[in-house]
Amino acid sequence: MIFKMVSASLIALLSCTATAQQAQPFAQTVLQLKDSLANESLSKAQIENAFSTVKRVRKSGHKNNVKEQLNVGQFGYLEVYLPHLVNDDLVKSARTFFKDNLALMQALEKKYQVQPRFLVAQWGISNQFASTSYGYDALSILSSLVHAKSEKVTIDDIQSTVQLMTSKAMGDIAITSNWQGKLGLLNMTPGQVLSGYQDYDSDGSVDIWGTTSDALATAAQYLSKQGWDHSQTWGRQIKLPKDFDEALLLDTKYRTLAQWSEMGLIRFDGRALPRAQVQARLTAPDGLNGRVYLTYKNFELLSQLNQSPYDSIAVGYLANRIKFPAIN
Ligand SMILES: [Ca+2]
Repeated sequence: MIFKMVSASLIALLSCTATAQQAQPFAQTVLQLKDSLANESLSKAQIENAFSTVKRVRKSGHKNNVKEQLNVGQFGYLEVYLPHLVNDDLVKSARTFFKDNLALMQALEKKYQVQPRFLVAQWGISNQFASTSYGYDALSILSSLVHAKSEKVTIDDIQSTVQLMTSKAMGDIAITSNWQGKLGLLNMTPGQVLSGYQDYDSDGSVDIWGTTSDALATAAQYLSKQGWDHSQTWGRQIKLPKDFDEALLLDTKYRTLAQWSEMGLIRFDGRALPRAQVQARLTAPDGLNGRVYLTYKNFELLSQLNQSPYDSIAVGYLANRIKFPAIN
C-alpha cells in the first residue's frame, strides 16, 4: 500500500517535470558554470577539460535502494522510517563488519579521534553497506541539477568537483556520484571530500567509491576537522513532561542535561537524565507526538553528512546498536 502511494506520487512528480519547459538550453547553463569557475584556483584549460564530456542527465523513475523507496517526505514518520531502515539485517551487517575489521576500527579511532561506530553507521545509512558506489559522472549530475534549478546544489559543489577531477591525489579514479551529486560510499558532498580526502591504504589514489578504508577515513577526517568531540556521543531519546511547552521544540538553544532535567525531561526508559554538564538541545522532527531527542554537538556534524534529521538520527541509532551489546 505504502509503495503504491509512493509510486503514484512519483509518477505525478515526473509528469510535472516533463511538462515544465526549461527556459534555456543545457549548453548555456554549462557556459555559465564555466564562467563562474574562472578564478585563480582553476585554469581555463582545467575547466574546459573537466566540462568536455559533461552531458545532461535525467533521472529515471527507478528507485534502487531501500532509502529511496522509503521516501520520508511522501508518507513517513521517524517512528515508521527508523525500524524500516535500521532493521535487523542492517544491524547485523554493521556489527559483522565492525567485528571483522576491529584492527582498522581501532586504528581509525586512534588517528582521527572519531568513534568508528559512527563511521560504520554513516556508511550503513548512506549506502546500506554497498561495497562500491561507482555511479554517474558527478559533474554531469551536478550540472544537470543546477540546470533543473535544484536549490541543493551550489557553485561550490561544482567547483569542488572540478578541483577533485584535477587533483593528483585522486589518481585515475573517475569522480562519480549518485543522483543527488553525493560522492563515494558515505555520500559526501564534493566540498566535504575535498576538505579532507584520505588515501588511507596508501595505494596512491583516494578511492572513496571502492576502498572502504579510504571512504571511512575521509569521513573521519572531515568530522575531525569540523570539531568532533571524541569524549561525547550524539544524543539520546527522551520523554517530555506532560505539560511541556510545544514552542520550546522550535528553540534550538543548548542547555546542560542538568538544566533539561530540572525542566522535567527524563530518559526514554523513565530514569532521570545523567547529571552531566553536557550541552544538549531538543531534536523533534515529528513534533510532540513523535520521537524526541536531546542531541549533542556531534549530532550537528552528523547532520552535515545527511540529507535529513531522520537520517542523522538513524546514524546515531545504528551507532548505538553497534555499541550495545559490546563487540569484543
Ligand atoms: Ca587508496
